[in-house]
Amino acid sequence: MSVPRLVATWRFGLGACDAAWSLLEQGDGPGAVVAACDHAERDPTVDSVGYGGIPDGSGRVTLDASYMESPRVAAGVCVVGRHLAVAQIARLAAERTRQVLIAGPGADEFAQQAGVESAALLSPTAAMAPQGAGAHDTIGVLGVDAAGRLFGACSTSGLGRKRPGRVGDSPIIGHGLYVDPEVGAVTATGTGELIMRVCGSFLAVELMRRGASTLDALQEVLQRIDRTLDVSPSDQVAFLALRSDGECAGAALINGFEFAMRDSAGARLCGPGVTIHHRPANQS
Ligand code: SD4
Repeated sequence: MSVPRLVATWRFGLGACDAAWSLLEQGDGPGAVVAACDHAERDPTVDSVGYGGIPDGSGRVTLDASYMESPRVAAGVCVVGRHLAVAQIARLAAERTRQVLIAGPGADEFAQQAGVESAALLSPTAAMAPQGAGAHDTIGVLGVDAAGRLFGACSTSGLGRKRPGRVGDSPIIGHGLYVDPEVGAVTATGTGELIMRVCGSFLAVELMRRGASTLDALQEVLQRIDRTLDVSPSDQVAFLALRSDGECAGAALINGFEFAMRDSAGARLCGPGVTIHHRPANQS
């Protein structure tokens, strides 16, 4: 038996975890991690997920998401333009198809066929966001249920004002999210171009497989990024990790990262266990 627990990236993860907690308590782990993403997707004040998402360079909002519970049950959708519930769509793709990634109009078509409601994605506030806006605060959610089963979901509108067609780490299994039932779960937020160059979430899980603690694994991945890639002072990358025994950790490249934790003791906001560079983030 394990202690049920949900963790989610950023401050807005608090409300998301709270909204999803009863599902986890009832034993619905898949429903819980998707419901947490859904909460952020519907929140117009979250400017890098779902309805509040800042549009791409052409003025269009497109969404990316992934869902994973094991290498067998894992999928992502990207460049979704007509549906809001992208974490749910990723879950449906993982459960009902053999595809691991469905992109663009094909993803919208799959969602429509699966009976997911279509939606307008551009909020009035996001449409007015200044050209320079470059928010990146993806929601990544990891959960463990009382039986020790792990679940993960991740949802984003990607980098604000991104190049149309640009896809980051979040919808791609192994980059923005990886869950191995025997080892643990990891999700990522921040500059996807850095996370993807080291297969960040997969790498962290593999380090845990070889015996690293959750925190040591995340720190090693961040150090790899910092040492081997072109990291600009404003780049943020942060990871969350959760094991089936409930051990969890967060770590970040620069200041400003927080994550939410929800268990039977309630919801609380946590700082990262490790920050590689203590310089201010340009956003949080
Ligand atoms: C991406 N990782 O598309 C996402 C954006 C984001 O917090 O995180 N950020 O690169």
